[in-house]
Amino acid sequence: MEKKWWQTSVVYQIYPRSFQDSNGDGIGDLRGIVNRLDYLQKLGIDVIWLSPVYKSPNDDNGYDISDYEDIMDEFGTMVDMDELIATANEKGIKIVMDLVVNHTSDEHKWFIEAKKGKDNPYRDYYIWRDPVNGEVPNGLKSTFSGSAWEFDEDSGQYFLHLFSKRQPDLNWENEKVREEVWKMMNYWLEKGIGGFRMDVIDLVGKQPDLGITGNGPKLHDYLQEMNQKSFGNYDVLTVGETWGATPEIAKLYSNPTRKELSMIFQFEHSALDEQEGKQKWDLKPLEINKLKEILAKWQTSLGKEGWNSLFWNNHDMPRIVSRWGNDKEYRVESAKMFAILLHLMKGTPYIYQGEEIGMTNCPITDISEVNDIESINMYHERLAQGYTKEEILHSINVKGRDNARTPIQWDDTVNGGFTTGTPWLHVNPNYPEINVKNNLEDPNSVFYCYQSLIQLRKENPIVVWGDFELIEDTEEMIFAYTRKFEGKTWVIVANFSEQESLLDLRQFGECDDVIISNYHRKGVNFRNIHLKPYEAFAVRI
Ligand code: TEU
Ligand code: CA
Repeated sequence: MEKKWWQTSVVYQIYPRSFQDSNGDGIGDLRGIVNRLDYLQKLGIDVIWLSPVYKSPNDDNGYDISDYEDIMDEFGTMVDMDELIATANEKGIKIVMDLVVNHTSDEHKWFIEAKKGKDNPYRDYYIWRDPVNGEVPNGLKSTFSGSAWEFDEDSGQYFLHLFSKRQPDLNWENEKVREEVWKMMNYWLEKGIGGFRMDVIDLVGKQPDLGITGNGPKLHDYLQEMNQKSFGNYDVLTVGETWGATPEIAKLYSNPTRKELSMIFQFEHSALDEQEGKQKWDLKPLEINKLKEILAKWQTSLGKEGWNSLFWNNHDMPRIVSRWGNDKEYRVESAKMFAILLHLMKGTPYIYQGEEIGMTNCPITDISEVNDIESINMYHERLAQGYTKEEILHSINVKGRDNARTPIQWDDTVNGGFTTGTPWLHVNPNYPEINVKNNLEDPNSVFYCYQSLIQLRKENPIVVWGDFELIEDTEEMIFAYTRKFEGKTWVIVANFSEQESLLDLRQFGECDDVIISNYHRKGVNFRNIHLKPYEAFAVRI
């Protein structure tokens, strides 16, 4: 397999609304990002994945796009966007755009036209069905609660929306739709972007009449066509968001011989703290054995037929240190443990803004504090189903998407230095303690752990190319593995709990070549490793 630049890269995700406000309106913007590029360069990342910045009425914070070739007023102008691409490129940072083409906003001109009537030339850009016995066409549900079908009074038909009813699904079976998408992608590629992150791309081959949403029969034909008609002519990173992917499916997307995508985001492990067959809101404790099994399976099964992405967080998930770590007594230790464990695996790592300083979830006490449409719709649905407010708010505090979307805490001044105005979403009150400034001043901070890990990847081919093997014979809460490359071996050990623990890995002997450690460890006697709470380290054997 030909080596690609994105295999040795580290990506940083920016959720622009919450990154940095530059003009005091309480909303992060493009200029704010330009002003912070030096910080990202210091961290050492190679790529920014920018969550959507296009024109949008913000029903789903930019994932509802009304014009793909224009910028949201609150974020700036196309001049600012061009400047961001140019300035980042000068600093060696590529910009990956979010491609949201499963659906548009209901304010997109295509949908405004389509609604005008059954004869409109844009009608077939969307998915319309007649009522069945005066009711919805079938039982398809929206991810954001309720039916996926919305009735249009004027024409007497329903249209499909797998997300909010203000996010009508595009009809990918219509060749004209696909051509519009390729054209728009080429518009952005010509600007010199570094690639695309593809929102819910596994849904575009849907067959709604058969109840098929993910992994539809034409999905991979469409992606091959997309590759040919757009980014295949450029040297870019493409990553598909694919909730339903198994390793076998991942090979269909990312085997280079198939000419589809660079890699995908897989989510198999993200259901490990939810009750089986239920929703993400129905909580249960994480089973660490399953987590190890799933991550190890992904590490070993793609081989040369694909490439992994590595991530704990994004704008849809709670903060990892709050979710599976301990964001109180062991916040710094557990944040570093997650970083060491993930960044020494094989694949392209993605850091979500704020993760690199150990930002935590931000609990709320009333639904009026919530911005996210997913949480708000679920709240009303579950209230009607008889859940108590306390139960629902508990689920939101554990799993809600706003947890990851609170503004970046830059320093200890008012609003954490995010804005001089009123922030669009509350700033986590722990900003005086957890912020970028404190991190940069403390050589033992979470920030410098991430910086070291990025450096290790740059300097050691074993981190990029080495074979992964899980070390099986340990207690459940110990996650240990080896990487092997050209006769070298690294051993990585992480204690996934606040219990101290003893570990015997005598096959590795004794070693004082510690590469990274979250407890200033100087050496390891593998016969008798005494692990502290959330301790993690890597050593060369
Ligand atoms: O997410 C896809 C998606 O399925 C999520 O809504 C997910 O189910 C949920 O957030 C899990 O908590 C993508 C985007 O990442 C998300 O922000 C958008 O809201 C969604 O698509 C619609 O565009
Ligand atoms: Ca602003």
